[in-house]
Amino acid sequence: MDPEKAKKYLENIEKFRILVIGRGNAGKTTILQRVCNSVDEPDVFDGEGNKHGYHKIDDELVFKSNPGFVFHDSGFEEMKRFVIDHAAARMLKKCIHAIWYCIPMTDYHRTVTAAEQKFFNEYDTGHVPVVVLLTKADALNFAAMEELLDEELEVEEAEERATERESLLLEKWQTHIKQILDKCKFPPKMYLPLTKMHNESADCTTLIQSTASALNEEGLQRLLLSTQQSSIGLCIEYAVHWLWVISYKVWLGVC
Ligand SMILES: Nc1nc2c(ncn2[C@@H]2O[C@H](COP(=O)(O)OP(=O)(O)OP(=O)(O)O)[C@@H](O)[C@H]2O)c(=O)[nH]1
Ligand SMILES: [Mg+2]
Repeated sequence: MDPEKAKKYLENIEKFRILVIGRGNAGKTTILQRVCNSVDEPDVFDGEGNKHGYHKIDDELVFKSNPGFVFHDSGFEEMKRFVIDHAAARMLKKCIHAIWYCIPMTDYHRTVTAAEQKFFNEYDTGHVPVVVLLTKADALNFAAMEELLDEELEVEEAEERATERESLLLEKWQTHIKQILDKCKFPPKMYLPLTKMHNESADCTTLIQSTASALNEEGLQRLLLSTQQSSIGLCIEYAVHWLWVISYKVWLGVC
């Protein structure tokens, strides 16, 4: 694309928008904090800019440190309307560009619940790629230790072998999730484990790069990748302005 065309294209897109979905406690807010380089809780504003406590999907969640980001959070019913409206939006300016669907590895015995099956069978996100994030993958270290101790290893030896076992467990659960979700009507585009995102120094490079590679549009890929060119702060000025966070715990309760 020639530079003038590319500039026009990016001006039309204006903001790179990511929707983050996942059950309660899946690590969604933590990911946004890392992407925003923040440790704060976001402030909540209604559509008219009034600050308040409780939030619904149309309210705006804003981190003090990075006011350029706006997040949205909601229960499941609202999410359905939101995903359908925004994934199908024809206008570039209203479109979600990517979806991060979080599945926490702390719940590795219930990685694919009715909620995931429903989402990937019923939600046609069209050209918007869904990246499944296997969050809190580091929690599999505990599972690894448990298994090794059950095999009657001494603590020291179990500790030595825990990392190797942790990798095997991650591979096993990732394969399990992939096998089920790839059979769904609208399967995810990609699977990516995330580890220790609660550490302030956690690096989001792989997350951004993988998301970029899941995008169909070259212009969008460049827009997202450009967030990495210097500091992550650039994304406030330039690219990832809007992320929506959706927690479907309300809906899970109904299933
Ligand atoms: N071990 C580990 N803990 C994590 C990781 N990411 C987040 N956590 C912790 O998990 C807990 C929940 O994280 P949140 O980011 O608040 O989860 P959430 O999905 O936003 O939860 P809701 O807002 O309740 O839907 C926090 O105590 C985080 O510190 C991770 O990669 N590894
Ligand atoms: Mg949260």
